[in-house]
Amino acid sequence: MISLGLDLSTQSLSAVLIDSTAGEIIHEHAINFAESFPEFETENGFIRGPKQEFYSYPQLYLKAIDKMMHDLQEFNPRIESISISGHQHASVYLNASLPKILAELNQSDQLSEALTPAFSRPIVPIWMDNSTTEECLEMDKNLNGSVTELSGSLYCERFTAAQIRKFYKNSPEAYTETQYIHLISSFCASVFAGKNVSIDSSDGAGMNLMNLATSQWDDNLLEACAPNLKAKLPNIEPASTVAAKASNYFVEKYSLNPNCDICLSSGDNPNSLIGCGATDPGTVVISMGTSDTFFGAIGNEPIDTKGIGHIFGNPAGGFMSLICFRNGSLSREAALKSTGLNWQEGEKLISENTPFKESNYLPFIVDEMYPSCAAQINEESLSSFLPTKALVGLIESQILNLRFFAAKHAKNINTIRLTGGASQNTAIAQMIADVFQAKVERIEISNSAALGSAMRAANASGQESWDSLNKNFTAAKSQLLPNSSNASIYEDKLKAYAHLLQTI
Ligand code: XUL
Repeated sequence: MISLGLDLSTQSLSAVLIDSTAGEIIHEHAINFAESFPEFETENGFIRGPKQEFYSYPQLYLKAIDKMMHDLQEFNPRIESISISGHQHASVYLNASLPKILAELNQSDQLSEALTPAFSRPIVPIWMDNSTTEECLEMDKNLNGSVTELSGSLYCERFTAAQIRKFYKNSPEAYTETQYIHLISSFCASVFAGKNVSIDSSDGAGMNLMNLATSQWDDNLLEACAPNLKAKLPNIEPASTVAAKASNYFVEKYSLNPNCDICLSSGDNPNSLIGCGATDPGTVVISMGTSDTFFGAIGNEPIDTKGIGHIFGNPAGGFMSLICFRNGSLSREAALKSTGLNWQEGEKLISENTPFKESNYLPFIVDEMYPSCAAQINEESLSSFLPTKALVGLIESQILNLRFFAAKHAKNINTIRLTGGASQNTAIAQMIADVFQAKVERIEISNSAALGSAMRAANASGQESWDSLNKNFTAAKSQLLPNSSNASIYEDKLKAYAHLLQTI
């Protein structure tokens, strides 16, 4: 089966085309928003508003979809299933004209122009937005129940509920006119299907509106957010649902296979879980980028995270947990800079000094969420440390911090799949294996969310098993085993680090 996975991220729309029968990635393509659509004047795909507001434009996303399907024309007649990944939490607001406009699209249209009359809000607030603290506090007060127990996350500024409430408060008329509130993922799937389609339960969990126990909208959460909300939200269905055949618009205009299944779409994190081959509990992913992210499958019962991180749905069934740490490579790069070394020399310093012989410290150069605290170090303090303390001490402290918080989400970690820039550093990868006492597998997947979407499309439409998809597309490129002689050293260091956290 030939399946297309699309990932609409903050900065770009990427495509991964797979042939699941041959076990091959056939084609990859990406469209960068700022480069391809300078007329929107975005900064890497987003706009900064006043007071920590961040948003983008639905028209920009539609232009990117038209361009992508134009660019993929030579492949389109062979594509049998499509699924999309969207950056999580972002919401799209539409009026009653949407179904008619979607149904009547024809090949002389451009999506962005044809859908313009359907938007009841010209912008899409995105996950970077941090402007809704007031709305979070209000919902907390309004709610009859515990938001973490019901939805799997504390009320979060960037989550959809807070954004919807802000829109309702600031633009009550436009809110009343709004007939449909979609996530990016369900909006894009609706465009491909030519009709309104459901939100999938894995992305729905990132809204502070879905009840994890039922995977359906929760009346108390809806009530705490905004009036008449249920009528504006699509249904919720499992990620494995085939929603429709491709809309005629894509068939006529871009020669897309008329039998192509449009599968429900999901968020970038649930899709990455699939694309990293981590669908089963026991295997977790650590993605080391600007910020570090820990995520993994947690089985069928949502766990009580006590407000640490988030619980989303696992598109392969059950749930996944996710914790995002603000201090990733920001701190690592500052530490390296303070030593005057390059990364090759830094890697040698790390491997020769693991475990770090001195006490660990709080390694945060910017404000951190886990633990919740202000920055604890700066370039000046790093420069006052010896190179070993600045670089090895900082990275080891970061990994202990990861293990401390990860333990609240995952009890028995036997395999860690490592991705992101810093994962290429073997000394850091070995340190992670030693601190966690788990096998570290490095995977070289350039876009795990787009690959995960393609795999989901093959699973939903072609009933391809996760086992065979994982074998073909997510196999590890290399692995590192933990040095068991370091196990007790790191148990002691973890206890000391836990004491240090109590001093905050
Ligand atoms: C997760 C989150 C981001 C976005 C964009 O809660 O806000 O990971 O999904 O990638």
